[in-house]
Amino acid sequence: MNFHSYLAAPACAPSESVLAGAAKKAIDEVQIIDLHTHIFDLRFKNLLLWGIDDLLTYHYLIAEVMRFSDMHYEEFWKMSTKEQADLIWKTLFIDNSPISEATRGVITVLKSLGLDPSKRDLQSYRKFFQSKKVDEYIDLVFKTAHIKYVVMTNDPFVEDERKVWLKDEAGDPRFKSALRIDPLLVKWPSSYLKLKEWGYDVEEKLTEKTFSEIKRFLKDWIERMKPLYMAASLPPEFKVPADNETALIIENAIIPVSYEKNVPFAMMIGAKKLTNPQLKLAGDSVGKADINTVEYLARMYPHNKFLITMLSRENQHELVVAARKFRNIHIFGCWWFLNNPSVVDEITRERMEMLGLSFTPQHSDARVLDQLIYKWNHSKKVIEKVLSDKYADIAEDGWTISEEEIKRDVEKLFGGEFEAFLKRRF
Ligand code: RAT
Ligand code: ZN
Repeated sequence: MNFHSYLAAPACAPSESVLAGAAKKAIDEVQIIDLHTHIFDLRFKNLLLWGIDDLLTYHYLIAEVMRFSDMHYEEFWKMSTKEQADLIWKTLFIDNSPISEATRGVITVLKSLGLDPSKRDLQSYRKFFQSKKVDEYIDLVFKTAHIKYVVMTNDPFVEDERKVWLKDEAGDPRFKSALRIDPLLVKWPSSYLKLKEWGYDVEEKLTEKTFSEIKRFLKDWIERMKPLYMAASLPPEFKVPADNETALIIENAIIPVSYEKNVPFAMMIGAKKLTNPQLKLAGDSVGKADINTVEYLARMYPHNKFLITMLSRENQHELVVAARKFRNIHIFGCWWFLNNPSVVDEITRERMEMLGLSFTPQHSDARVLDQLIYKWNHSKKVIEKVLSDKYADIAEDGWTISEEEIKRDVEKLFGGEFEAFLKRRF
């Protein structure tokens, strides 16, 4: 029986394969809202990375290539991007088979763009990208990856970004913003000097006046960027309440502004910065964080909204339980070291089993435009499998489900629930 004949006879439950086919179709066709990336629109010029050399020098691949090399780190960092890409290509794709998730991603991108990965011809791939104009290439990538819009990561403490924002130019509506505030929270002893330089009357000591000026700073940037949320990456030892700058600034400045402006606060918790400083951006690691902090914030500030992702696999179960208890928590993504098919499968099942459709299974975290293609291609396959299994389970017990309902569910998972959460007011 095909899906349509089932629709004509709803009393009869659809078979597993019909359901899987319908879930696949809905997921293939859905227009994705990618709620956390590191890509930029054209206003930001060179901050937007794209093309084969940027793909190959992704920091995930830098960490991987160094495992096969005894080269001094300094020597690697002195090489040009093209030289680094050559080394990574030779080491991870020619001398070894590209079976890791990040190397596999490059293959997926090549294939999706109509290039032949079996040729293993880096020069011809380079020629292909050189022939592209960046604006047309953005269109091509968005079309190939089925992206409705992405959310950037916008840090006003990064001078090259700040300059662009100060021009107040209109951007590309397919790139929304997120106000990233890590420096404010984790580097206050130097960040306060920046705020002073920009005309905010702050001092290092966290006085009432300083909190009120931090709030003014946040509101000014919310006004300028119109961010969908404020965000910070926080370490495993992140704790609130506590008598330290991070916790005090969160409770006395971020929380009130987040509520007043109805701009949720996204906490990305569990990143251990520069475990190996010699690897630079590739040198961060992971640590288990304390779920009590998430629960404390959700409980103490029930009218505030929190987007949460945690980096440690060990935190996932308790995070799902926390979200069941607090509707002002919206879980998103399998972040960074979790974005591997085996782990995405496990976490997505766990979340679906306890939260139904009230979460966002994935974001891409793309740092290079082209990565939108592979990150979504790979994640979609896993999410499709999990969702089909869940439909099969209820169908077995006689639940009927229409194509429209499947489409509705899929839209929620790929951005609909995120948008609904943004609109809610508790
Ligand atoms: O996944 C990554 O690329 C990390 O380096 C981080 O950017 C992380 O996603 C973050 O947003 O801090
Ligand atoms: Zn990120």
